[in-house]
Amino acid sequence: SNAMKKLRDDFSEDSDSDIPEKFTPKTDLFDYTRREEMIPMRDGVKLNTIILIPKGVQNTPIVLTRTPYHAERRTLRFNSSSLSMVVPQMNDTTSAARYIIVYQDVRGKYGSEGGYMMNKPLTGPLNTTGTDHSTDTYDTIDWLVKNIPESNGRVAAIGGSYEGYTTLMCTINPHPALKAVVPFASMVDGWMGDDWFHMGAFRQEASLPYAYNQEATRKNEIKWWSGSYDTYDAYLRAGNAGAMAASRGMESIGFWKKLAAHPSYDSFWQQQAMDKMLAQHPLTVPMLIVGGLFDQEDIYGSPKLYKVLAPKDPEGKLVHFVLGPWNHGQGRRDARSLGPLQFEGDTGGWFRRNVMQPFLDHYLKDAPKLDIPRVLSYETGANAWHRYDDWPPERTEGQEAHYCDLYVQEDGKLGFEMPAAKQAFDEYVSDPAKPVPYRQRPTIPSYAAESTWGEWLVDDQRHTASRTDVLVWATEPLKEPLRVAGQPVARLFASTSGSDADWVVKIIDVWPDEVPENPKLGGYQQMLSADIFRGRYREDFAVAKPLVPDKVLEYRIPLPQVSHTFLPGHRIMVQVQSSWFPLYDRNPQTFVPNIMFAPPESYRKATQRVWRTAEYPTAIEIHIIS
Ligand code: PG9
Repeated sequence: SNAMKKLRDDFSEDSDSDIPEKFTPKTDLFDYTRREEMIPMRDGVKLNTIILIPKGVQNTPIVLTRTPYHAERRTLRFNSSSLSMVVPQMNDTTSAARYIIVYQDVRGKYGSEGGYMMNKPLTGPLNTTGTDHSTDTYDTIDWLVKNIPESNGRVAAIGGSYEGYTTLMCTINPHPALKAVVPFASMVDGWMGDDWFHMGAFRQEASLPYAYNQEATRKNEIKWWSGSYDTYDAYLRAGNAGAMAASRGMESIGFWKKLAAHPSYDSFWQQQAMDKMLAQHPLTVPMLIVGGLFDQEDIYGSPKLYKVLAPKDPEGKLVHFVLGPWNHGQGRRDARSLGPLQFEGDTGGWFRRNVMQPFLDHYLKDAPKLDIPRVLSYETGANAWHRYDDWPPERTEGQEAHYCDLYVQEDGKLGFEMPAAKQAFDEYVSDPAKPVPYRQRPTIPSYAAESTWGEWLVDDQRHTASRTDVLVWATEPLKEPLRVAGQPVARLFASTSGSDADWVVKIIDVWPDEVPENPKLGGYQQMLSADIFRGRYREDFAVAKPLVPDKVLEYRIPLPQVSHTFLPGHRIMVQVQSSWFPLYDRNPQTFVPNIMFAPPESYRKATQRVWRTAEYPTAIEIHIIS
């Protein structure tokens, strides 16, 4: 045949390589065209951009994601000729709607030129380079709408976590073609409650490997190594976060230097907190804020964004807030279950089909009706979505909502009656040599193949309940369902024999002793909402101060949002402890200037007391719908 003859004629025995000088893959069977462009920014730096255009489209919207996680890899979920297979699952509806899908490497990562700065702040005192994610997105959108003939000139930005951060950034001084944004599980304030710290406690086990992988090299070629299957052992042996970082040679990594230099909520953190930045700028781009109730990385940001942005939009036209039963990724992926919890179908896919896509179609294609409530929240326990006018809801479906105090009482009881005692407390000895593990050991690194890191916020707390350094109080089994929606706040009256202390407060849903539908859940102590507070910041997050030993002090500790029904037969439990290791670094319990470099001799046992008297009534404020 002709084809055989051509093959024979082209064949040369002289070549030392079977690999052709240039190979052009045949893509006529593909249902999309892939363009790779280096898009110039205003300072001449070019950013690597992958543009996926469904074949045959015209007058079509663009959906843009700007990523530090390798645009090429993000557009190769499966190696396929079909667009829906190559893009991340987050794009399932946008690819079904035949939108043009664009991924771009941010400055300094992978194929993009320029320098990389972690969570690069807006131009200002922390960033004097003249460019930022706002200007880079502006320049990118400008290029896209002028250079993609198939586009209709309208762009949405979507993305989760770091990609959510870049998505938020582009709403500041936005390009006029930017018509909508969907920030999923965005990192908003890295000190207060997202990736790097929670209220002062350093998330060493999440932050150090991440900063190392992202910043040791432009293309993440050098990876953090563990050296220990059980990270509890590794971090205990290292002593403190500074020693762990030094053991990996992190002194030259820019972001580690910043973390180590700014352990408090100083201007470095305040000036880059996205909620504060967005509050200073007009809100003009419609925004669908997506948060997860069990987000193990960025649980703080999404509700905070809603709180700051909703007042800027009194008529409820621009800002919508969705709170799903999700961990960090599930809004963007399948979400039928989390750990032992089963949801009503695939809640992630349902959200993207029924909420996100109509939102995008409305703003990018003039689809007429937008039936999206101001707030949409999934209620765990009852397993149902609810539409609300605001968050926390003041009233819903004819029911009132109000804050109630749930007090810790004698004999490990928890109840709505205020304690009357004059002198009463529960106590434990917190020993930094034996910190409370944040998960049942072995604590496996989150990047290990078998890790279930994404489930830890719903872990069974029986492994801590039986320790002598964890306090436990619980209600009787409930006779009626108790529905809660909003942000619980722990009002802790506590004293320590040390001069610094961490306080971890956990609200837990205790399942009945036997659960016929799922026997493994019998007695399960499901963590519902929990957080850690570093005592030295009790008076001022910006300035660390020693605690006065043995003095009863009040701590107000905001906990993550809940949207949940405690079902009849279940009990509400509260646990308090002083470490959550090794995810959070240990507090030495003796005041030192910077805990990341606390010397070995500063780590001392301390006696912690939680008070339950009329004067010092430790309680959890919860928002109840009744
Ligand atoms: N939680 C990750 C992250 C975001 C922002 C800064 C650092 C880490 C992420 O999943 O992208």
